[in-house]
Amino acid sequence: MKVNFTKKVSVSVVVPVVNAEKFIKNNVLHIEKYLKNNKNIEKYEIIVSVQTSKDKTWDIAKKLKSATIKPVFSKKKGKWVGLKKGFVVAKYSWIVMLDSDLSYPIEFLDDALKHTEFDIIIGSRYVKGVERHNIPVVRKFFSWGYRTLVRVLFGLREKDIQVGCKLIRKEIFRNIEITDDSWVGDTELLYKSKKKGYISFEVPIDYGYSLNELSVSKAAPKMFFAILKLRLKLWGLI
Ligand SMILES: Nc1nc2c(ncn2[C@@H]2O[C@H](COP(=O)(O)OP(=O)(O)O)[C@@H](O)[C@H]2O)c(=O)[nH]1
Ligand SMILES: [Mg+2]
Repeated sequence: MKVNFTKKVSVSVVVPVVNAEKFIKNNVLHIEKYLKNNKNIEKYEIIVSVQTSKDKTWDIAKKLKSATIKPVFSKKKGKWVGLKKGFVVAKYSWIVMLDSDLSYPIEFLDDALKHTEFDIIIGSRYVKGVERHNIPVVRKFFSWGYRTLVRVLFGLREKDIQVGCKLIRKEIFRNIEITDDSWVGDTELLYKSKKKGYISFEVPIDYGYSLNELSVSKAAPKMFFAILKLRLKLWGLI
């Protein structure tokens, strides 16, 4: 008789949030429903990590508090401030980082959980199997440029570094420190964990390009300087 030994895991989903009163409740409840129904997930918690909001995000998050939904708050700005705050609270051995607007689907776990022999499983927009629609040429060129820059500066081979859905073995954060507070933290995570011998793997996600995304002309110079700064910092030059 063939027995199927699917390895069940427990996950702490960390959702960084700022100014999201319009969708935070729906999105957190969507995430919870998914986790509840996923047979490969044993236990779960959702840590909603809110930064000082100009709107009612924190009030809404507080009301969502339950045995499995844990709102935490920080004053300091930055996506990685929120993520790091969540990692400290997280109690399970796998962490899922997930953007609160669900621009990347929690359903990436369907595939990601099949690969827990790896240490970081990235829901990737740029591997075979991804269906993407209507992505402007300028945007494609920009993404390619960024990937090439990170490859040259940090030796990282991953195709999607910045994506906001990753499954990460929590023990990694006992062995490396993320110094960045904004969004370069993703590059720092992949770079430092690779140096410690951890291995990443990319699974394709369903990804629809959204017009709400940052304009390339605004983002490009910022990203360029931020990534150079991280490189200099990790060389110990600044
Ligand atoms: N806690 C916290 N979350 C943030 C902050 N800035 C962005 N986020 C969250 O980080 C995620 C990604 O933000 P987004 O604006 O979509 O950035 P992008 O997709 O990288 O351009 C979303 O879930 C935001 O709500 C912040 O300063 N603090
Ligand atoms: Mg986004």
